[in-house]
Amino acid sequence: MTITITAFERSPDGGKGLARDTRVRWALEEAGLPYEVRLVSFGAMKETPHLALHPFGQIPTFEEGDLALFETGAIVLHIATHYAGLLPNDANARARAIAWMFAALNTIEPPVLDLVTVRILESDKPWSRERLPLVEDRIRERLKQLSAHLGKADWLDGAFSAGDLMMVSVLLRLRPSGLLNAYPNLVAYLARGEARPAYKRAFEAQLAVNTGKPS
Ligand code: GTB
Repeated sequence: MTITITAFERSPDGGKGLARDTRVRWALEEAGLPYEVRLVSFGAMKETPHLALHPFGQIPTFEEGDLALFETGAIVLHIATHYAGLLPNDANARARAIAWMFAALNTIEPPVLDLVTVRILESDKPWSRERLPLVEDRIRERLKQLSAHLGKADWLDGAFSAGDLMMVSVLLRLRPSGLLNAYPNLVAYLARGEARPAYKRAFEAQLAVNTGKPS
């Protein structure tokens, strides 16, 4: 059955891989699944056909047969549970890998998004300069804890899993801030994620959309 995802017709990051279709592409590449991409404009995202797939008018979405999904957590979990390559077979290890997916989305991503909000969306507000260090401190606390957990390991819990895929994807958004640099093991963790052939294919595919060059 053909898998179709949606992505920005033109990503605001110009193809740096920070839009959320990249994590879905990465999961599909890890699982060895071919997929098609329907590109949507900001206007089309808010119109009825796309809203039928994504009630909040966003990308990415995922369609396979009569299943349509939104939310990258749900999409990556669906791929990981239905296809091999992203979750361990052992039931407890599998549950822990899923816990790391939730940790990435529920514990790490919110303060990371706050940073984007305060730095970009609210940069013209008078209180923005005062808020910034508070948001950065919250991120540093989470990075310190994550770095302590990772220690010298390659991945968060044994072999690479969907938990790492999601954590690396979330942390990549922080790279331009420089906040990661205080945690060399997290910097190396991101580099390991990006070095995976499946990540590279996903990155190149989203870059090709945004540069017009074939991947
Ligand atoms: N919780 C949802 C999920 O995980 O699927 C969030 C989906 C989401 O935020 N989608 C964004 C979107 O559609 C694209 S990824 N935004 C359009 C809208 O809401 O109208 C967010 C994003 C956008 C741009 C960059 N960038 O340029 O660096 C990075 C990330």
